[in-house]
Amino acid sequence: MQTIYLSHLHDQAFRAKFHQKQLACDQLVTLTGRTSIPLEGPWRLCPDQYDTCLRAGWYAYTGKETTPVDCDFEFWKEVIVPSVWNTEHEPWEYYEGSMLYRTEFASSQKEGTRTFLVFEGVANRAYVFLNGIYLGFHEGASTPFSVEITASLQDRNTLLVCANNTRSVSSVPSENTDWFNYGGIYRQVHLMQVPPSFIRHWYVRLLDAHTLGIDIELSGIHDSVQVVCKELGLSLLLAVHDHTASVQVPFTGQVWGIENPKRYTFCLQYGQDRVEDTIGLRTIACRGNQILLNEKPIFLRGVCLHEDHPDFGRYVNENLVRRSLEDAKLLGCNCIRLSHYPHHRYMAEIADELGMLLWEELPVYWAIAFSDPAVLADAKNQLSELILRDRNRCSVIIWSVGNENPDTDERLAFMSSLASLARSLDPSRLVGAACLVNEHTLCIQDRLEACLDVIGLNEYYGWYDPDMGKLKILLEHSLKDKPVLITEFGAGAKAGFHDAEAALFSEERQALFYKQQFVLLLGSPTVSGTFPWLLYDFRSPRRMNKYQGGYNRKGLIDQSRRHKKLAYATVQTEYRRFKEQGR
Ligand code: GCB
Repeated sequence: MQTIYLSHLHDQAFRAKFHQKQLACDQLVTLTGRTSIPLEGPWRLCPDQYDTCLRAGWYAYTGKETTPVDCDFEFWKEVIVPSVWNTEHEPWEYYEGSMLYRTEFASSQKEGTRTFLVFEGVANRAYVFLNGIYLGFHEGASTPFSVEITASLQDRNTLLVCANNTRSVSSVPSENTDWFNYGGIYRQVHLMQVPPSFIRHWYVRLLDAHTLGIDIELSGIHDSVQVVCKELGLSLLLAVHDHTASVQVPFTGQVWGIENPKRYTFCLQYGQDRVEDTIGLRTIACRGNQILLNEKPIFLRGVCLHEDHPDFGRYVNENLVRRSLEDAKLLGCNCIRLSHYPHHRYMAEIADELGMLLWEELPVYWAIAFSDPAVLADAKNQLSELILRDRNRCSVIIWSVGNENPDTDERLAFMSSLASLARSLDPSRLVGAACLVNEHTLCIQDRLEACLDVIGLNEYYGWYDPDMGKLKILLEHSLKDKPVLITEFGAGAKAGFHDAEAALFSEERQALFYKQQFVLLLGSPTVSGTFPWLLYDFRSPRRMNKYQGGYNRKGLIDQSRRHKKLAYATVQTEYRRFKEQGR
């Protein structure tokens, strides 16, 4: 009876039933430093445009009973997970809506152990069911979430996830973005088994050049936790109070840096639970308009990056991440802006290993429903999940709370509360955002500046606004007592299109744009870092002229990642010259 009733409920009512149970940052467990069981491989998929699974309760059928007449799990298409559905089956390329994912797995649970399901990324939201039981809902495409399944785990299990990528005005990001709206379980899913008492999170960083701070969050009954770092000669037994343990100790080791990405292995033991993490230690701070890495000024030779590949969409594996980092290193970069949402955790892990700095960002992009408290709660949750995931990764130096958002009181309140949250969760990093320009006075002018440590500026003089002369004036007007980073500047070029007259969208035009921009930017005392927009071309449904064909062509390398455009060498030469000057 309930089946029929639910299928006739109007939209909000049936969704409200599921949205009550949110999987959020307070339930998250840290995955790094542990072994887990990956639930990857072939799953069964079925588009569910009208959400019949949620309305009519298909999730309740686990295979032991006869399925409803309109549903047949065996007929669903087999697809390898993780992946985005758009690249896996041509008819699904532009599909937006709900996709059902189903898999079965066996599991033996040792007496007393606790088991969690950990999802590293489901776009854009997920409804999770195990053995017919509803576990919860997660909002946000790019951050991890987890749920304890100890009580519902059986020897043979059926996991059903409804992944929904409908764009919505009350989501973060909102309906309109300059990137493709891929959908699906596109990052790994894990089963994580831990002893009854376990280490939930740990946070290891330098408080200043000479002091190491460690904070640990625990779930369990033991009254002490051990921390060992052999190389630093540390072996500490910390008392647990109120499920936490903290210590500050003198630090006399080697700091992590770009040239020498030194890392230390930390082992934590709490009862039978043990985690091991390799962590770099460094400081990051600002002095006037300088950024200081380990107390020395550093100019950020950056580049921006989207997670997008013609064959895999937003799915990345370790090789793809290494390749992006290598292309950026070869370009001469010491920093990457991971725009405009949290990228895969591999990025920060491998950047730690290779010595690359990162700007990490929340998808508070363009216009968001800033006055909606539920949207703020969602943005705060995504920020907390990101910080919990990456705060032990020394490569990450900046949390960015947004990009080019219209200046309203609601936006200021929204974004300043995100900036405060970032600081309270992680005082060891800088907070930034791409700010606004007063086009009349030609000056960076944004009320948000007061809440930030670093000011981002996206500028396209010489492209959208053909008058590059304005940039010179703007830089002269915008000398601040905080670092100003040019977080975007760029021009489109179709790989292989050459024109001696440097026509729009030719490689020559793009190369010329960078030559002229760098003369102004690298010569200006206002600027503490530059981030060309961007390393690779990426898909964007907004870009539909004859050169673009659905791609934003501002990459220095084309979308296949094989063709380096002329501008790649231009930026490389400028960065090399700049580095030789000791900046
Ligand atoms: C911007 C946006 C970025 C766009 C870029 C462009 O200012 O921040 O997301 O892709 O411009 O190419 O226009």
